[in-house]
Amino acid sequence: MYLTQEQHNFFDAFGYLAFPGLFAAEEIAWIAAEFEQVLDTFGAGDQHDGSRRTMIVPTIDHSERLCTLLDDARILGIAGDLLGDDFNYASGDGNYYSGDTGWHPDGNYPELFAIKVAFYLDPVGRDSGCLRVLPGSHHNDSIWRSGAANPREAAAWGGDPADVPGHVALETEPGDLVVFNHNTWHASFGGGTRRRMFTMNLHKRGKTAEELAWVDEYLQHHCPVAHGFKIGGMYTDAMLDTAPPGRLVHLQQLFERHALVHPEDTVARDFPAT
Ligand SMILES: O=C(O)CCC(=O)C(=O)O
Repeated sequence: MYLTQEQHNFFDAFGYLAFPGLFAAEEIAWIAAEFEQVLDTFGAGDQHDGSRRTMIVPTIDHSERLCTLLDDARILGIAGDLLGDDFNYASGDGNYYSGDTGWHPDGNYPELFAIKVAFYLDPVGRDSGCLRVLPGSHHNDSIWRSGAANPREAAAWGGDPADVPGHVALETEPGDLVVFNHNTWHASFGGGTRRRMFTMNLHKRGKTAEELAWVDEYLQHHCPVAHGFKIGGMYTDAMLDTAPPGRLVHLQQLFERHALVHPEDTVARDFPAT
């Protein structure tokens, strides 16, 4: 077990976890360099002028070195403990963010299904673009999920979205990692015009019919082609062809389901032999 029982309890109760200093400065140096190379090469990041967000999906898949994050014992430990060791890697976005991101959840599942692992590559504080979360908002009966209080409509109670009661600002330095349940409401306020951040979305392997329906629904909305990036399938060849056997466990199900959900945007190729 990678996470302590207390970390498990915290995640269950509040829907997020922060890992200060999980990656060393030398690691973040190459991670940030590869990230920028990816965004500038595949996502028009070199034309980013700060007037709006520049985003790419996927991110790590475009760099053989960033792909190794999916083999990293820290990522495997966190995701394996929360989702099961056979979790799926479900792509992720890379961003030069500009300005605020309003309150939203990334999903609305009846139980824990998916998590987001977020790398913020610049120091970010409460009023300079760090991730803010509404603790406990992943619970089905939370006021944020029931509709009793809508943080997007804070004006209705005379408030400001940046001052929603009870939120937590997860201030981070490069090397810190933040992880949250897709159901957890989150936002960011006051960031600059080139806030570097990328994510890895990870979810449970679908085993029951209900879970497989969530997997397919996820592919409808969150995979590269759903965001307008046609890479010929769920993953790049680089991700697949450089994968050690352990990584393939996290790629197989979505590789297969992508061909079913997006047949017209799947280029036939073999899955690597294990
Ligand atoms: O950092 C941000 O602006 C928010 C990130 C976010 O909303 C997300 O990754 O879903």
